[in-house]
Amino acid sequence: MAFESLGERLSGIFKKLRSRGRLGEKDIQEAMREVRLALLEADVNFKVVKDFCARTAERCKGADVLESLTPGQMVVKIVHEQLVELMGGANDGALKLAVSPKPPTVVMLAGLQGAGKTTNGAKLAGYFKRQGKRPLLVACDVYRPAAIKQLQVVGEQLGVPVFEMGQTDPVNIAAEGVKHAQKHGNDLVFLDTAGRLHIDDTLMEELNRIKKAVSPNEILLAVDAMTGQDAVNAAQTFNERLGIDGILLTKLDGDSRGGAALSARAVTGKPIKFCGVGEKLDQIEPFYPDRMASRILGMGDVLTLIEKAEQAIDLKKAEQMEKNLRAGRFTLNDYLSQIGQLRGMGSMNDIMGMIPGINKGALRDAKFDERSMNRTEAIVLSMTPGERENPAILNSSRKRRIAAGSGTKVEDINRLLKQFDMMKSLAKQMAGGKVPKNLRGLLG
Ligand SMILES: Nc1nc2c(ncn2[C@@H]2O[C@H](COP(=O)(O)OP(=O)(O)OP(=O)(O)O)[C@@H](O)[C@H]2O)c(=O)[nH]1
Ligand SMILES: [Mg+2]
Repeated sequence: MAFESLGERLSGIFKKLRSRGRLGEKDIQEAMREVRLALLEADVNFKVVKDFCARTAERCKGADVLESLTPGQMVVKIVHEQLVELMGGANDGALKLAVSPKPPTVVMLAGLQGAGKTTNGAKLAGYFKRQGKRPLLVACDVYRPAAIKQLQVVGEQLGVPVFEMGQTDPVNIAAEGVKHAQKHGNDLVFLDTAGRLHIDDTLMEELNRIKKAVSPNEILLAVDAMTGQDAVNAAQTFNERLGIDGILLTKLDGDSRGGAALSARAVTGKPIKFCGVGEKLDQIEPFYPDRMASRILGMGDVLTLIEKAEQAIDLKKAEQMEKNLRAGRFTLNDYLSQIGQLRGMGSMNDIMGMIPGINKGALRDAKFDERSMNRTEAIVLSMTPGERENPAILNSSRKRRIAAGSGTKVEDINRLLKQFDMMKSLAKQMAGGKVPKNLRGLLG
């Protein structure tokens, strides 16, 4: 798959960061230098890399580290956001094709020779046929008899009709193809155009004449993810001389370095709408920048963890708790809300399992025993508010009542109170000093 080595490089950089408690400006600078090298090595356009790193470093400096994340995780989060941005932003993904108010909608495919216009145009036709559309493929590549035949073969495999007029004028074929669609109830037309090894005036003129003749609703540029910077330059030229509406990224399943894919959107400013992910005719997908960024970072698990942490942790509450901790005013109520927040993140063992470098086998011996967490929660919930604020008032009759209420034993309550005392004195020691950023230390 494309992006594999880039993903590996980035993971390596972040792994180093994640193991550090605090991040200074120097750490970030060094990480950004490595990210820059990794991107350049992945063949991302140098100007795109420069902008990317500048923006990311800026965001890192200005960012407040979320309560529940280590600074390293925070950097991963920011790089992820920036990658999503680079590829079109979260809402840019899975864009629909423009739809003509008066059918048919006309989509013109353009691109260099071998970029994947014919196959992916057909794949798209098949994709929309499965969604209930009635597509028509139009053979405007007349320079090789084999090109028409190729379109007919894939059309037949997909059960999509193909309009052709042999090796005649492609502009006329396009216009007639659209008329044919109108007459036959085809609501979606894909124009398969000719490619050239290099961009030349003849090709551009022809494409522009087709454009003028049929006013396509979408001009999609097929960009071969395997071809690196050449593809980026070509995309830029196509955009300048023809005007494109979106990018159809092909051959993403190949083991390319992926840089072109990352640059194409940034350089043209046009969104990637679909991607081809294999030779088979159903191997086309809508393009989602956020999913792609996660895949590039190869850290789906870490990102899921970050997401969960963000959802579950009420920042204000966390701040209040930190204040209480510093003042040595940490109560059983705080303890309870800590447990609640952790619970919101899902099973503790699941969460630990997501942190890289933690051996799942060893988790069974870990202190994060879900059952004891449940017990603790039940005990605290069985206390009155007054008892939670001031556990010193817990005499043996109160303890018996709480044990009965929580289905535990008085020993369990004593153990909990002892743990809580230890934590409180720890908190006092830390008061004025640094409080652990993550919740782990508080669980004892
Ligand atoms: N692995 C893989 N191969 C692809 C993909 N898309 C296209 N191909 C292959 O790339 C080659 C070229 O694809 P075409 O669709 O013929 O390209 P084209 O742009 O129409 O080429 P010309 O008409 O010659 O300009 C074919 O062998 C396709 O099977 C893809 O997403 N993955
Ligand atoms: Mg072709």
